[in-house]
Amino acid sequence: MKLYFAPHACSMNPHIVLAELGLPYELIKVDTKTKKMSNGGDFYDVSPKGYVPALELDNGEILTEGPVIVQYLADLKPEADIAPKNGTMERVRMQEWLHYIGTELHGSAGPLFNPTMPAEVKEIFKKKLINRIGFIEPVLEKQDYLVGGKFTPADGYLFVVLGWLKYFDIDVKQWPAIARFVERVAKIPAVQKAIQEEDNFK
Ligand SMILES: N[C@@H](CCC(=O)N[C@@H](CS)C(=O)NCC(=O)O)C(=O)O
Repeated sequence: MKLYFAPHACSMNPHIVLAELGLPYELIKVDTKTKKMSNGGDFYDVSPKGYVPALELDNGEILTEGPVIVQYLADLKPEADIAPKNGTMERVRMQEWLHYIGTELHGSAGPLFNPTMPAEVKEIFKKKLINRIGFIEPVLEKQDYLVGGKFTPADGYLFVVLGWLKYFDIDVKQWPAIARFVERVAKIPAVQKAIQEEDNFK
């Protein structure tokens, strides 16, 4: 499989899942502004959506949308048990978090990266992002991970989005349990592998 990614973008979550599963993968870096790829090609030829992540399956099919890609990957190797089994309430809870992180957190953070977004609009999205992160603090005060007491792709997604806060001048330490979560997740070998591979990518 090939993962089309941009360093430290939301594509890092499928990257973490691939690393955790120990499945073979090839990384193709995408410049999200120019749509040029590290292999010289134009990313629009891979995905007309023009955004990462995109996963190219071994049969050539392209799968997009991070929360779906991570579940597809997890289900390729159920014995690795990196996500609750399909059909269980825990799986639904993980999907609930993936959707929350995608729409409420990632959806609020996206406009803050947009250089054409007026400052007063950015302020509205920044407040919304802070508000939505706040709902997670009491959850992580009671448990180490979002679902089922162990790391799942929902935690990977949260970790990646929290990594963007420094760009928006939001201090994660205002939420002590979330700050501890970030430290905890950063120590997971698959997370470290993904970060290192993205940072070292040539
Ligand atoms: N709905 C998509 C959103 C993906 C997304 O926002 N990707 C960003 C990086 S985190 C991107 O590639 N942006 C460039 C663009 O939109 O042109 C998903 O959940 O996978």
